[in-house]
Amino acid sequence: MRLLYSKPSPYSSKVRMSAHLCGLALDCVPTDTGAEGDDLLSTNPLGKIPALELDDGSVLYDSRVICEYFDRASGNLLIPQTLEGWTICKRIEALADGLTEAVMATLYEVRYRPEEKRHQPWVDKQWRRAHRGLDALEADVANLPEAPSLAHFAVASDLGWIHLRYPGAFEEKNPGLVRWLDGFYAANLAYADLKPVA
Ligand SMILES: N[C@@H](CCC(=O)N[C@@H](CS)C(=O)NCC(=O)O)C(=O)O
Repeated sequence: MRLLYSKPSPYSSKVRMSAHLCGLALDCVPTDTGAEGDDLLSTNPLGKIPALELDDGSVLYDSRVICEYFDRASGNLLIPQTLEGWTICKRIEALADGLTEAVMATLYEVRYRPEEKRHQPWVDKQWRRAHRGLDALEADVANLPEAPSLAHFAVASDLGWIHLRYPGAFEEKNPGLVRWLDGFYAANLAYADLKPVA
């Protein structure tokens, strides 16, 4: 399977960690979404990463869908199958990914809009959304069992990206998340190489 990805991308990091747990080999192809290249657009018409090309040539995109595929392909190694376990796992994934999307929107505002066109009230709204999400996540990670799952990878990847792009944005306000991250990597060293990096 071929994964179009980039090293800083949090959603790509989540997918790569998930493939590792599922024992699935990926041919990871560094991809610049800004270039809107043919390889990317023919794999994902939305022009976003991560995007996956399966061995039979068919394609899958959106990290949540790709991770669902890995879970099914591996006989459910990634996502808990009890109703309670599934609910906690998928809620935490949605929360971590959603708050990261809000922070990413603030980065894109600066990266892609000329200064005179930026709208600070909209940026402030994204940060309020992100901080509410981080507070909820800090409480919710206590519900996660030790054994790594999709939820662990979402939290580790998403917080890793925020730390990379906005160091200090949550570390002081949400010390429980810093403790959780430290504990996660201490217990699961293999995943440290897959976290978002510049
Ligand atoms: N919901 C998608 C979000 C994917 C996404 O936003 N990826 C970013 C990189 S982390 C991207 O491709 N951005 C380029 C763009 O928006 O043009 C997922 O979970 O895969």
